[in-house]
Amino acid sequence: MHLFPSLSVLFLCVARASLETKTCLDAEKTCSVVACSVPVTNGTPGRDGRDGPKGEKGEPGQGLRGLQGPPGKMGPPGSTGVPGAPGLKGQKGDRGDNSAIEAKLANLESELRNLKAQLDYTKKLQAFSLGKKSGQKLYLTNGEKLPFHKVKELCERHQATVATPRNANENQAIQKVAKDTAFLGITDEKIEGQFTYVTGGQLAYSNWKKDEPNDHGSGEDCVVLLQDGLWNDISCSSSFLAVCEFQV
Ligand code: FUC
Ligand code: CA
Ligand code: CA
Repeated sequence: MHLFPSLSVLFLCVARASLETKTCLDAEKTCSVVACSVPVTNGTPGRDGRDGPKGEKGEPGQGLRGLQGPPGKMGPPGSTGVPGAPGLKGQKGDRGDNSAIEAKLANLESELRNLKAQLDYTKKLQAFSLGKKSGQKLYLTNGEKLPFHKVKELCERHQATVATPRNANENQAIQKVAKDTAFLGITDEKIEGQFTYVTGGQLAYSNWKKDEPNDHGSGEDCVVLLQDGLWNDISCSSSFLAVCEFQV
């Protein structure tokens, strides 16, 4: 590095030396090798010395700062915040797939129609077999002889009431069914001497035997249909044929 500038200065000095001695003195100030009128022989420059000791640490700089370091570690989690306000109501969902249920429903409806038709047919068949005519009530007996309140219970268990004639025609229909003396759905249990239908209401029709009702003995508050179709008041605790009346 130092070699070429030194040579160029040396060449310049040698070129001018023979012309002017005085300038050599000036040149001596800048040249390491000077060829002047007084000959000087210098040796070649020595090698660079070793590096000196490390200097003391300098004061912190005042000017530019270093670059920002990386972010620090994550801190501990904060406490739970207060709940937010409820969101808006969502839109109504779609109806979903009801095809399986609809198919089942269609089957059930079909089956119900079949059952109704069968029931209708069975009712007609039974009415025909019992000789029942249109608009007539259906009177049935199971042949049992029971005290009045047992007869009432039996008929109620069969969604029926105790046979109750409201006219001569009905009285005759019960007479045909009853092959023995049968209870009717009529009593004077509430008010002695005042006979009413057990289903409610004053008598609209009666067919008393002569001298009846007589409330004989310790009292008679129930009514029976005799074989001749006439009525007699009798003790409710006595047992007679159970005939029930069905609305069909
Ligand atoms: C008549 C009837 C009574 C009873 C008695 C044996 O006096 O009025 O109800 O049947 O006979
Ligand atoms: Ca009575
Ligand atoms: Ca009597």
